[in-house]
Amino acid sequence: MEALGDSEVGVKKVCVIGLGYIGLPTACILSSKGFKIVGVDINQELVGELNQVNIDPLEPGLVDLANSAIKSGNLIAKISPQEAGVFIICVPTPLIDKNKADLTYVKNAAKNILPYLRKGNLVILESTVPPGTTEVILKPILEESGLNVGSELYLAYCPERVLPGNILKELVENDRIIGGINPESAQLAKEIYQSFVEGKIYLTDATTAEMVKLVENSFRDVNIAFANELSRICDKLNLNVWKVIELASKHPRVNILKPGPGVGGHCIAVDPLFLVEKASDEAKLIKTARCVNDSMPDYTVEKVERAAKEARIKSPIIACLGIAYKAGTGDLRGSPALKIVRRLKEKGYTVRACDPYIKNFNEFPLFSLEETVDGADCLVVLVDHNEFKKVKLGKFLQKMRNKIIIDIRGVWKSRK
Ligand code: SAJ
Repeated sequence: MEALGDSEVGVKKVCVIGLGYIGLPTACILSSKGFKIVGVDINQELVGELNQVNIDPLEPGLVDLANSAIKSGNLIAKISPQEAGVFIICVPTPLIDKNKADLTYVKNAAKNILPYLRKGNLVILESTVPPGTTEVILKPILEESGLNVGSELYLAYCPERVLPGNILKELVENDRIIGGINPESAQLAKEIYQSFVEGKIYLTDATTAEMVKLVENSFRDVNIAFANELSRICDKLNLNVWKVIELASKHPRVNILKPGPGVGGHCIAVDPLFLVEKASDEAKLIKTARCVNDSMPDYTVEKVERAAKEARIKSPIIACLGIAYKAGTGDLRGSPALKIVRRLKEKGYTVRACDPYIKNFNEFPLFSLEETVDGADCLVVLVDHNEFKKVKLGKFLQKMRNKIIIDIRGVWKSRK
């Protein structure tokens, strides 16, 4: 028997479109607050697995939360929407043509809910989009329902801001920005989010909220690019970038981010380009930051090659620690570490890689930490997982044939 019937249509029934890394946790949290949730996804396999309470351990705590949401009967997964009081769209907006947002999934989601929209419903978009999308693209599609958006149908943009790896905590604790197509829409959306958000909720217009989301991730990208540029300058001047950053950050108004092998994940390397799409001539710094961060994998490969050459090692065995996109996760999306390992392999080097967070990986064999380091000539730290930080450098050095250390993530900060 289905847990959710049509009789339960109302604000307490919410249809979440897109059960990805934001849609699923949002659906689960809302269901834990007593909302009746229909989670909709085009991925039939995912819908089947969810309903049988058999999902991948994507995110700490999520499997348990999803299990109890399904068991409580408050969450049910479907491949098509149903009537509800509120529709929350959380679908991907990937990049096409190098710097354009592909809004196909957003448009399709909006078209798919058209037959189910009723007077008084609220539609919320959470997907990251270029400024103006809610007003100029989403609103006209929703108006095809015959309802007036603003007075008969309410529409708001509410960007997600959670950090992968800490999603359930940040969904609750972070402040939220809600941009309404009009103040009534923003206020109605606030009533939904305040059921689970403990942070502050700020109301604005939809286009400002869209811009704010892109600004947040561009801020981080530009600041990481600054750290990466410092790392290149320090390499040239034979200085320890970690020491320089540590001391410069002692200034009360200076707080420098960490250099690394580049920027991965599916947000920070993509979202700034939505601003470039809208204002290419003006977004000079943002464009340059993207180039700096994108150049880091190649720069890292060159650094490894240079070190082996200087040590006169003809066929070095290269040990790579980590292939995930950042510490504490097995997420490989856009991972600069994986790019570096691939490039070294393509160049014909003997490369051994390990990553304690990655279980099912078929592209090339992964080794244990010990196997990776044993007999290696060159050790390259690509991800600052805690498991690597815990090991004393001396222990690694004992196991290596030649002792070249390239610590891209600053795990042993005192070395250059
Ligand atoms: N990185 C560095 N140096 C740093 C910080 C990060 O090289 O000092 C690298 C990481 O290793 C990783 C990449 O940048 O490869 C991105 O990692 P991240 O932890 O900065 O961010 P994401 O992509 O996991 O999540 C970001 C978050 N945005 C901000 O912190 C402004 C998150 O809050 C957003 O919700 C998410 O993007 C998103 O969905 O937009």
